[in-house]
Formats: sequence, structure tokens, C-alpha cells
Amino acid sequence: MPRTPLPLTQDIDSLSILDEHGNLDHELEPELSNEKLLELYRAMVLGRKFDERMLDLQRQGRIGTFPPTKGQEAAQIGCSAVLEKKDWFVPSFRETPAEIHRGRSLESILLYYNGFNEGARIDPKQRDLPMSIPVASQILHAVGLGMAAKYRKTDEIVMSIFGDGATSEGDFHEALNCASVFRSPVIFVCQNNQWAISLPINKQMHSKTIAQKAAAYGMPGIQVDGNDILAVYSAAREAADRARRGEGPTFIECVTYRIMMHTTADDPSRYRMNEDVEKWKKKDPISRFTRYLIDKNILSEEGSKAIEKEILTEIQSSVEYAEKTMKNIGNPLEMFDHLYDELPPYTQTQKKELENLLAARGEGNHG
Ligand SMILES: Cc1ncc(C[n+]2csc(CCOP(=O)(O)OP(=O)(O)O)c2C)c(N)n1
Repeated sequence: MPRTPLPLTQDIDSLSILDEHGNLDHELEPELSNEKLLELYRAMVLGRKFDERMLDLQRQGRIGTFPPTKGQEAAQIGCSAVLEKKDWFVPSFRETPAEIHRGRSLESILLYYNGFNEGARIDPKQRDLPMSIPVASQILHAVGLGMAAKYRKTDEIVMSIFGDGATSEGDFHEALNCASVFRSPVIFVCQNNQWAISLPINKQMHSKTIAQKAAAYGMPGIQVDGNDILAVYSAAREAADRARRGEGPTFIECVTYRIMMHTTADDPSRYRMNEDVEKWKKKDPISRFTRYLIDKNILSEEGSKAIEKEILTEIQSSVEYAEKTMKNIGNPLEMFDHLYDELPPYTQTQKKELENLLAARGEGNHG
């Protein structure tokens, strides 16, 4: 028999627990205390409100370029919720809500997006890597961290998050292969938000799912509704338990959607259909979770408003504190000092522009 089907048997499931119409699969509902559910809710709302404020600040010229996360809160918080303090979190640039949930301060993020080195400094007690801007590069770092944890015989695990575009990079494939071979305790989370800047997913790959790529590397993989925090949490919980038992990596594809622009530097109306955006807005992860909590009598309309109010106050005082701090630390012009011996002409122009801007704002040299 020269030609027979190969016995490839790995199944890839698709998981949804709370759908967009509020239907709940009771059998699959994860066991979470009311306290934990409220913690997740607050983290999602904080992520959303801070994201909205960051967009306003950018439009007012009070921060630099920023990548919004609106619509991806369930994917982010559902995953970060399974990590413990001792575990490692390895994000890319879009993971602001999850970083906050892990303990990063709003002030630090505000400083970062204003170009201050102080905002890139991570508390050594916090096991988070700085956000990675080179797409997919951080996935390899996560595998290495996992291998180190394994050699040291700790039960720490690692989570790396990235977008659909990252799966087209060589680093992604090297990372999955290496993790599988060495059984590195990593949870790979792909936030399939349908777009890599202006490139839609159907022009980027012909595989029907991203989750199926796990099978190629011999590791468990699952596709989840990324706007359903219960599904994301359950898949991440399974993956974390597996990694902690020493059974190696897992790949999770969270199917979600980037409601806003890729970054504040681009205009999605030039490449994307508004109907799609409207369709996805109806699947909003926060309204879906709010309804679930209200149905379970864990949250009330008034309770939800009170949480929102408290969050807005927290954001406001962080913005005020960060803006005051920025007047008293460092000199933004120093960013031009460390890259070149002699500045190229276009960078000299940029330096001059910043000098003029600071002078116009009466901020002198910030020093
Ligand atoms: C190695 C590398 N190539 C190109 C870029 C430019 N770039 C920035 S974000 C991006 C798209 C990323 O898309 P995806 O991985 O899906 O993440 P998303 O932004 O959608 O969260 C690209 C190509 C980069 N930062 N790094």
C-alpha cells in the first residue's frame, strides 16, 4: 500500500460558554467565587475605561502613539486571571488591560506613552517582561523563561500573548517547536483580532483556524470565543494546570476583534468595513459579562455604576499624578543622546521640533 492516510488524530476544540445572546452552558460554567468574578469584571472595566481615556489623551496631544484594546478585554483578563504572582507574563504592545491586572500602575503606563524611561521600568518583584514591539519576538523569551523555571524545578509557569500577525513570523514557529520539544511550561495565547494593521486574516493565512497550528507542533490547542471571558478563563485554567503538572505547553486562539484603530497613527476606515465593526460591537465582552453577573445576582445596575465611578476617579488621579511627575523628572531631550554619536539630519529636525514644543508649553527642559 504505497499511499495511505496518516493516523493524525489530534482534535482541536472550539469553546464557547456564554454566548452573545446571554445563553450559558451550565455544564461548562467554571467554578469561580463571586469575589473572583467581581475582580475580573472590575479589571475588564478598568481596562476599557483607561483605554478610552488614553485615546482622549492622545487626541489632545498629551501622550504619544497608543494601541487601543477596546473589545479585547475578555481575552486579556480571562488569561491573566489564571496566573499567580510567581508566574511570568510576557506581553506584546496591546496587552495594557492584562498588564494593569498583573499590577502595573496606570502612572507607569502614562509615563511610558510619554516617552519617559521611568515608564519602562518594571518593579523587580513583578514577573512581567516589558511589552515587546518587534512582533513575535517575545514568544521566544517566554519559552526560555519556561525552560529556566523547569531546570530550577520550580512550578512557575509562563504566559506569552501575541496577535494573529505574530503567527506569520519565524519566531512564533521556533518558539512553539522549542517549547514542545523541551516541554517548556508556557501558555501561548493568540489574540486573533482579525487584523494585522491593515492586513485581514484571510490575506495572511489559508489555515481555517490558528488553533490548528498547535497540532503541527504536537501540543494541545484550542480555539475559544475570545469575547467570552468564561471560555477564555476555562481554557487558560486547563493550560495552566497542565503546565504546572509538567506536561508542557498549550496553544490558545482567542477569536476576538479590534474595535478601534491598530494604533492612534492609523485610520481603519481606509481598509475596513464599518458593518463589520458594528457586528462585533454587538458581541461586546463587557456587556455580555455584565448581563451574566446581573442574572446571577452578583452585580446590580447600581453596583456596576458605582464600580465605574470609582474607576474613573482612580484614572483621573493617576493622570494628574503622572502629569505632575512628568514635569519633575528627566529631560525628554535625553532620548536623542544615546543612540548615535552624531545625530542624522532627520533626527536633528525631530529634536528641534521637540525643543520648540517644550518651549511653547513653557516646560523648559523638564529638568
Ligand atoms: C518584526 C516586526 N515587523 C513589523 C512590525 C510592524 N508592525 C507593528 S504591529 C504589526 C501588526 C501586528 O499584528 P498582530 O500580530 O495581529 O497584533 P495586533 O496589533 O493586531 O494586536 C506590524 C506588522 C513590527 N513591529 N515588528
